[in-house]
Order: sequence, then C-alpha cells, then structure tokens
Amino acid sequence: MSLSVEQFKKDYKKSFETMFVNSYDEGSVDQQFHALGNLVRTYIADEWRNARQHYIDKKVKQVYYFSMEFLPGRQLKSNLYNMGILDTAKEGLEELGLDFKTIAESEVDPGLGNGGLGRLASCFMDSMASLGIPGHGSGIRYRYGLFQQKFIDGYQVELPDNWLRNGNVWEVRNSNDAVIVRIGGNVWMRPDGTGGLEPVYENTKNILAVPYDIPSIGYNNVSINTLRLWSAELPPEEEDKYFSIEEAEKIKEITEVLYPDDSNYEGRLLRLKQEYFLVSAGVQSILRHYKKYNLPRKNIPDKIAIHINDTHPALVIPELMRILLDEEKLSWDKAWEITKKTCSYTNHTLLREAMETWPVDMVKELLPRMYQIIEEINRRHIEKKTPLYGRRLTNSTSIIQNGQIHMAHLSIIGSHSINGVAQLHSNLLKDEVLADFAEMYPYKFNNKTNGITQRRWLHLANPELTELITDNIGPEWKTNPAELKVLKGYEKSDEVLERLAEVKLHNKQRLAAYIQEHTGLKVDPTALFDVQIKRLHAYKRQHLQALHILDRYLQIKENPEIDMQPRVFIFGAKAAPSYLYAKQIIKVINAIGEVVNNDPDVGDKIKVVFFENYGVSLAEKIIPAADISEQISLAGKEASGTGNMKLMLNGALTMATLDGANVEIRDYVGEENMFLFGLTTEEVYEYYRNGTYSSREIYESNPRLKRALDALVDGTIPNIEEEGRVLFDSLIQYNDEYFVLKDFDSFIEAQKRADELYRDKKAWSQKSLINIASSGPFSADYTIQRYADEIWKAQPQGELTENRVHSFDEPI
Ligand code: 26V
Repeated sequence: MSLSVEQFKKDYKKSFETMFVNSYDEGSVDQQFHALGNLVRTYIADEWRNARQHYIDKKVKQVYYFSMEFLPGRQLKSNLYNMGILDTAKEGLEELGLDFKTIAESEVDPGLGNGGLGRLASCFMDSMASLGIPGHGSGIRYRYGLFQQKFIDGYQVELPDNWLRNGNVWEVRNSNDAVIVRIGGNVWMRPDGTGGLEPVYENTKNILAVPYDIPSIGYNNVSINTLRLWSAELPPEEEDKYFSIEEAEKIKEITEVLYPDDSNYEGRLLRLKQEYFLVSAGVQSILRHYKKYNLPRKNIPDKIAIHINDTHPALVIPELMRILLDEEKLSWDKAWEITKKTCSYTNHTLLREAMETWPVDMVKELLPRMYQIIEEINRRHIEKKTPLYGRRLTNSTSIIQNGQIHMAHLSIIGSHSINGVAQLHSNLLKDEVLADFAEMYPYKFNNKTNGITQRRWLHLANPELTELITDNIGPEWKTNPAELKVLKGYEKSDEVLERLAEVKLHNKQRLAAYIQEHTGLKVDPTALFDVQIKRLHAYKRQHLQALHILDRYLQIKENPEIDMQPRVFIFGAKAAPSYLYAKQIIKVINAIGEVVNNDPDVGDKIKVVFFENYGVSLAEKIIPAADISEQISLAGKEASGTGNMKLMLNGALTMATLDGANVEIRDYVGEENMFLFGLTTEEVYEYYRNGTYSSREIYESNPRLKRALDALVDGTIPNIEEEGRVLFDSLIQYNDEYFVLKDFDSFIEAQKRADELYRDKKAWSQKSLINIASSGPFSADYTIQRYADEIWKAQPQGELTENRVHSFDEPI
C-alpha cells in the first residue's frame, strides 16, 4: 500500500488515542505495540474482506492446510514489510519520538508448535499469500504454547508459556462461525425414512469450537489469507447442563496446552481429543463455506483441497466421510471418491517411534462414529486389495492391526497424494518405510522438498546482507529468488567479498552484545561462530558436537600454547520434558561450557553458549551471525531440516552428513563449498542389515576419541556424575544407537578443514557468497508453487497479485 509518513503519524496517534484514551506519548511499550498492531489491522481490513469475497465470487479453489502446529514468529515487522510500509512506519515512529525496535521486540512470539513442522506450516502460509494462492491454515489456539525453557544449574526447567497474557492483537474472534464438535457418548444407526440409515447420537459431550482468525498478508500484493485457530468453549445453550465447574474446565482443557513432544508418540486421550477437535471444527467450517458456492457436492474436490500436515489431523478423512454420509446423505462410494480427491498428506518423519497409532478401544470410546467409519474403510481396503495384491501386502497396509489404528496408513489410503519433505526422505519412504504402500499406490508417492520464506529469514532478519545483495544485483531476486545466483558473478570481487565479511562481522558483534547482555559471557566476534540450533534429540547428535568440544579442550589442556582457531560454540535447543536422555545432554553441554568458559588456559580458544528458550525470535538473531551451520544428524534420520536452508541463505557454511535436504544443498552449492562427513544412508542401512556395528571396538581402538569419552566420567567435567555416565554408557555399553563414535573421526577431520579455511578470510567469504547465491531454490515460494500445481491444483489469483513484479520461474 502507499502511505506517507505524515499520514502514518496521524493514523498512529489516532489509533493510540482511541485505544487508550491517552496521549500517544504517554503510553507503555506494550500499549504502543497494540496501537500499532491495531492500525495494521485497520489498514488491511478492506483487503482481507475483499480477498475473501473474491474467492466466493469467483468460486476459486481454496486450500486448507491442517496442522496441529504453527510457529508464525512475531508478526509486526513481517506484516508491515509485506504491506510495503515498514520503512514508513519506522520513520514515522521515530519522528514521534518512539523506538520501533523496542516496540517490535515487545511482541510475544507465539510458540504454537514444537519445531520444524510448525515453522514449515508458517513459512507456507507466508508463501501462499505471497503467491496469491487461496490457502488457509487450520490449527489450534492453544492457551499455553510450547514451554519456556530456563536453565537452573545447567538443567532444563520448563515454565508455562502464557502467551495470551496481554491479548493477541492479530486475532479476530469470529463467534459467528463457531461450530459444535461432539465427542464421547454412543452412536447407533436407524432407518432415515428414505431407505437409508442415519446415526443417532446419545450422551455426547458437545463442545463449542470458536475460530480466531489471523490475517496472513502477502508480500507486495493484495492477497490476504486466513490462519484460523480454534478454541474450545462451553456451548452457551448447554451451560446449565454442566453443573460442575470441573466439567466446564474439562472442555476448555482441550485447547489448553500444546503437547511438547515431537518425537515420541504417546497415546494420550487428551491429544486425541485435540486432534479430533481441530479436524471436526475445520471440516465443518469448510463445508459450511462451500455452501456459499452453490455447487453440487460432487464438485467439492474441484473447489477444496485439504492438506494433512503429518498424521496428526488424519481424522479429516473419516470426518469428511461422516459429513458426506450422515449429513449430506451421499452413498459410500461417492463420499469416498470425494474424500480421496480432496485430501493429501505430508509425512515428516522417518522415526518409527514418532509414527502415530491409536488404540482401537480409545477411539471407539471417544469417537464412536469415527471408529465405525475407519473400520469400514479398512474392511473395504482388505476386501478390494486382497484379490489384487494377496494377503501379505493387504495385511501390512491395513489400517487396523493388533488393536491399533495406524494413522499413516489411514492417511495414505484416504488421500490422493503422499509426499516426503526432501528427495532422500521421499525415496526412503517409497523404498523402505512405506514400500508396501508404494507398490499398491505408486502414483500417490511424490517429493516436495521443504523451503523457507526468504522474507523473514533474510530480508527482515539480515537487512545489511539484503542491502548488499540488492546493491550488487538489483532487487529482482526478492520476488524471483532464483536470481540470487547472479551473485556468483561476484566471487572474484574483492570489494563485494570484503563487504560480505564486514556484514557478517556486524551481525556477530550484535549477537556477541546480546550474549553478553543475556548470559554475562564475553565472546570475541572475530572468532568462528559455530551454530547448532534445533530441537534436542539423540538422532540430531548434539552430543557429537559435545565430544568435539571436549576433544579441543583436552588438546588445550595438554598443550596450552597450542595454535587453535578460536571458536564460539552456540547451541539453542529445547528437550521434550519427558525425554530424559535429551535433558541429560543439555546438562552435559552446559557443564562442559562451565568448565571451558572459566578455564584461563582456554581463553578465547573455546567459548560455549547455550541459549535458553530457543525459538523463532532467537533464530532470527542467531542465524545472520553464523559462520558454520551444524547439520550433523545420522544419515537417514532427519526428514529434511529447514534450519540448514536458513543458515545457508545467511552465508553460513554447512557442516553436514548426507541427510535430509543437506543432500540437495550439496547438489546446488557443490561439495567443495561445504564440509561433508560421516556415514551415508546406505552405509547405515548396511550396518542395520548385518548387525556388525561395535562402538566398543571403536572406543578401544581410538585413543583420541577414548580420551574425550572418558572425560564424561573421570571427573574432568565436574557435576555430571550421573549424566556423564548415562551418556557414556549409551555410547559404549548400549552400542551407540546413532553411530556417534563411528562418525567422530571424519567429523573432527571436517572441522579441521573448516578451521584451516577460516584462516583464509577471502576464501571463506567466497564460499559464503556461493552459499548465499545457491540458496534461491530453497525459497518456500517454489515449494508452494509445486504443491499448488502438482497436488492441490490451486491457481494463483492474478487479480490479487498484480502488484507483483515477477513471475516465479523455476530454478534450474
Ligand atoms: C510428532 C509427534 C509425535 C507424536 C507426539 C506429538 C508429535 C508432535 C509433533 C511431531 C512432529 C514430528 C515431525 C517433525 O517435526 N518433523 C520435522 O519436520 C520438518 C519439516 O518437514 C523437517 O524439516 C524435519 O527434518 C523433521 O524432523
């Protein structure tokens, strides 16, 4: 939008004064933030309404992205930026004597997700709006987000995340669109008088699902989509039925808190309630909206695409069937055809323990009608497939096995597409984990490599680098990310390389100041910043990095005069509260930090910083300052990774195994511009097959590694008697599930190459430049374009995107 600074100032004052009945210069920072957020809302109100109306008028196909998690990050800056008025607002506020930075940082960061899966959903929201694709999010408005992490004595402690304390300026409560979700009770079928059957529900619990709508504003266009988050409430007409407060509390409990585990599936009743609550509210609301199109029901798949983000919302499939059968009175075959054509599913994990299954008894009791429908889907699957594929394949693909409902099986059978999130991951799904399904439904399997929004992760997080790029190659890359490759032409320009090094140094200085302010630790901004930021999990191998640090420390102790490239090891990671081993790794790393940070022999050679409460906002500060990006999971375990893409985009060099999207990063950037090490997926699978791995043998034959491992248990690092021992035993006694010992030598060797390269400032900057220049293909805009073309068949809305400067050519 076009807006003068003068007009903005006038509008801001008015917004503040009507909201707080006070002069604009007398408010708190929080009030300033709310006045500004409110103003943004009024600015976009018409466009938001227009976009919604446009979709209805033109009867366009709309995408609904169902996800139990969204991690949008702070939205003020990103909204202003996408609207094209960020600089105007900054200038206006400054002229009013207000500090934009302070205001922006006062915004809470909604932690409605665990990690990669939730952040991906939010990057996708940004890309859908920016491409003008009618695509909405459907999620849960958790009263409490992911816990706030603190360290006490080096141990993780979890505190509740009361993110709604001061309200949420971006949301609109749409009570008009509330729907009822029924759980529990009994259901039986009776003749409906027209020759069919209808379900009769008895003693159900009725829950009011109230949507809170948040705008998702496109970049440089007038396309505004909706993130609809559902909240559970007591239905007003039933208030007197729930005579006890506990009953009422039980209802609200459904949307009370996000489950903080992202790897270990646990069949908790409340989680199942959450999943059905999201699904039922979302599907009802979509079909209600569809009625506005006045089209026959058979056209649903032409106008609606429902995407299932991992299996968590897989009940979409039986819920859509329920409505089509019970309420719309369609035949099974017609309903099934519509459901399959409407739904698509993304798998996000290769870990067996993260695959969702629900006990039959639990589903029967909580969701009796869902169970009947799932059972019938399963029965028909077996009936139809047995003659075609035989018993073995039919059994292994069936939805109900040994009293458990396999949600991935339901998702594949009930949708027309299943994709993985990086090429390697998609191949492993097809060839290993879900091979039986791939044999039955080869046409359903496809890959959609993840992507990230460069707007948040570069334009906004790293304005200096953004300026450098634009100064040299012009602004075209901002709307056409493949254009970033033009930067490669500057590989030999001393001027550009020096400026790039300077920008990195500035970002590191800012991060160093932040570290000092928040941890009291002083770090040298000219040291190499080595960054590992992601959830804490054994397969991600933060403990491999811990052993690396110990190895360096022991070298220094042996020879305090040693010439060693100074490094700052930076970690950010939350462990699931119930994941004891992950918490023990946190304690061990903190304990190592305590020793090395305070040992005068070490000085600046090693510093260890473990940030508390890692999340989107911290990532925005750390990523622009990274020299090395640690992507060191055991090959074959990380589905994709997206932090790897963000760090590369900001000029970090990747230290990586050939896992997830690292493989594609290698393909684009070239292996000479990163540090590869470790076992390949094939080698890992080979070990699984022949069972010959012996970590003890490695321990006993590798004195350098032995020394680092022994330091966990010999008192070198105090205060980890228990944690050090657990870690040690897991790696030696219990044969090192994630092959940490096997990869240690090649990791250390790759780190040495990094040190050597870092000494040659120019060579490092060259590689950094090539990394930035090669990261265009990882724009989520491309990923979304592929989802839209190949899975959803959804069209960008030209009328809403005419401001756009460029079309999105595919990267080569
Ligand atoms: C799993 C579970 C398991 C049951 C309990 C609750 C719960 C909650 C979340 C999850 C999600 C696990 C899957 C996940 O986050 N995968 C990550 O997805 C990223 C985006 O595709 C990808 O980059 C990461 O490699 C992958 O680990």
